[in-house]
Amino acid sequence: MSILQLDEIRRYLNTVAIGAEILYFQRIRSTNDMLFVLGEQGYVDGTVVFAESQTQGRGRLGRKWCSPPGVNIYMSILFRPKIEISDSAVFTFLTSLAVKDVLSKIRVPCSIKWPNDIVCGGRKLAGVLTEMKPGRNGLVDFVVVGLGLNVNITMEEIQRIPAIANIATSIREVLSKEVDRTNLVKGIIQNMDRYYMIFLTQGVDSIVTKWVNRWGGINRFMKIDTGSGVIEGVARKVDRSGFLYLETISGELKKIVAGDVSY
Ligand code: BT5
Repeated sequence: MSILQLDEIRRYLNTVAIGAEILYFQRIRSTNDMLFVLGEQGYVDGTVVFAESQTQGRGRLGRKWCSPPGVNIYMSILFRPKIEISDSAVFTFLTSLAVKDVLSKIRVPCSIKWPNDIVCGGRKLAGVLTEMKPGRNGLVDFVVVGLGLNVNITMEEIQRIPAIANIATSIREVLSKEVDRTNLVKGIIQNMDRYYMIFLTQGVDSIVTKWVNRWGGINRFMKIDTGSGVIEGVARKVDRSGFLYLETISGELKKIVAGDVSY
């Protein structure tokens, strides 16, 4: 079993911001919850929290993130950017871009899925959860970005968890071999730092544009289950808040805030 080597990660990192502090826990409720508390205590921009397992790992809208011990990556990163609250989705995008780069490098054939997933062969490999604490004048106080990435969990183990049996996959399953989590983490942090610097120097739109190009969904027909109905149409735009605009058959441009996309 691959062990997460924190000292090696610390030694290797050559980042501007991310990894300024790295905390590691065997078992906690949720790395996002933990980092939110640390954010309130004043921890610095770039602080990272890892857990080997989470008892209450979370997805969006109160959904659960299954977090069995020792095999996957559950991590959160704290950011203290001077941005408007409505721009915080950019952190989901920069995280997806970084993870996608790392997965491409080890030849995992995956794609980005709006708004916060990485999928492979129609199954979910990773999810990103961005949360923030509002500050003054419409700006954020801090942002916490959580990443759950299925690394070495086997298909047998996945199938023993009913909630994800039919929807999840892992890097090990795709590559038919175990993967070193330490190396993956190094790559993810290094790439997130690179995109964070692009964001700080070139702004929100530069990251959104990169994400949209990598996503490849513009001008494609898609169906989105919004939870309160299915909307069909051609994707025309993703704005800086992460909202997706679908042109429906009637020619109307519909703004979609969240939903599950299928092609
Ligand atoms: C997400 O939510 O995809 C965001 C997941 C973020 C998890 C990380 S882990 C570290 C940090 N700490 C936390 O507490 N959370 C973050 P959403 O799009 O709402 O997807 C949730 C759905 O994904 C669930 O309802 C399941 O269908 C599915 N799911 C749950 N666990 C999964 C897993 N391990 N692998 C693949 N799919 C899973």
